[in-house]
Amino acid sequence: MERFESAKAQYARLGVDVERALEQLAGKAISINCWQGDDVSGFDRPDGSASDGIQTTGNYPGKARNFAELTGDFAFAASLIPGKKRINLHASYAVFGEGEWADRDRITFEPFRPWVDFAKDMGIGIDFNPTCFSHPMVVDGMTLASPDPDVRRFWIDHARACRSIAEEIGARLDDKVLNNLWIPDGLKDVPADRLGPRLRLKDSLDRIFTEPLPHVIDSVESKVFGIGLESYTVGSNEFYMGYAATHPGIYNLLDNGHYHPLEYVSDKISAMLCYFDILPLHVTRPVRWDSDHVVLLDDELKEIMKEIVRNDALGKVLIGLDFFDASINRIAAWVIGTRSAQKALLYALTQPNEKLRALQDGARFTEKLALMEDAKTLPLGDIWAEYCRRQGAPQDGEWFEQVARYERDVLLKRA
Ligand code: RNT
Ligand code: ZN
Repeated sequence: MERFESAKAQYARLGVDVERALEQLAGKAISINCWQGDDVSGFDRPDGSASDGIQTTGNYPGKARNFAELTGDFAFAASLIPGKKRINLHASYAVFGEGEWADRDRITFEPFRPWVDFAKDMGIGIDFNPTCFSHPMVVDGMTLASPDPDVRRFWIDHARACRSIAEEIGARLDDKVLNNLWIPDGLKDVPADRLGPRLRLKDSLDRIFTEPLPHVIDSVESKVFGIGLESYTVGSNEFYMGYAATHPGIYNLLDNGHYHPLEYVSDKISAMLCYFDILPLHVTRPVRWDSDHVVLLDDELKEIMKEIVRNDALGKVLIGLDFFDASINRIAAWVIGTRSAQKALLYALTQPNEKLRALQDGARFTEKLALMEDAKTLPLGDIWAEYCRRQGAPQDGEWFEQVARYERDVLLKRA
């Protein structure tokens, strides 16, 4: 408490209102990817492992194998994370009872009813994604852009079904659900035709997004390349940016693992905000490529959060996490990733943003640089500790023991 008060005073000297920052942090939901809990396996396929342009590495014991385990693990992780949360689901996490299985092109809301009940119990929102990978109908690396009309038809039906499911989830939770479409489509080697697949994808999208749905926010997610699809990605940044720009109500989701290594999403946010009233993000950590390592409090994460805060865009930018590390305790991965995202947001909220902007506009660049550097060592840890205390969440250094115990008592008993 004493440390918090003294830290608060230090921030106040730079014109930063810590109490307001804590309120803003508490009000901003982070959408946590369910797929960290089971290595993107899902429940709808017997083989249940990520394939088709997406892959996990590692075999840490104890991954969740069904709805009860995944929700149990998620609820436990959530108890160690302060603040407002959502859960981000994939269509492959349909919870089918005996004899209820339906393929993805015919999937309905029913198998997601348990997720809605879970979200209500937890007091959290849901986001959704069509699952256009890990499935035999991904043919020669293609889905919505396939030259085969039957393949396209299958995935169009899936994506349409997912929009209806997202709508139903949103209606039942009285909330807006982000329904984000990512497809792997691409080519391993040098294309002979780059335009054909893109025109087919555009046509497929037009058949999917036929009408706005009141509880759905639609987004499309580009990528630069995938494993086995190194030479060409149909849904590139320019492709989807153009689509979103010309189709009101469809938004372009930025995943910070999906650009060239020296291209930064933090620099794209303000550009997008000039044109879009909603900007969904997948916050991840690319290591040399789109490796989806657990999110850490690193420079780019801080810069992304600073852009959201400085541009007054907390109400416009939807923060979703996207990582899947199978080589470490998956619950710890959720806790580390989400807490790091929140810390980065708190860092951004407690920077002397107004002062810095004024210095930039006044061309007082030396002073701006000096203040930026000084602000880096402000006592953020004391503010974060107070936030965890107010939220009834464990402090840094206090949660890991609980995860270790859960690993011993629950995870290691899954054989
Ligand atoms: C893949 C995309 C996509 C997935 C998840 C599982 O490169 O980032 O968002 O990671 O939907
Ligand atoms: Zn992503």
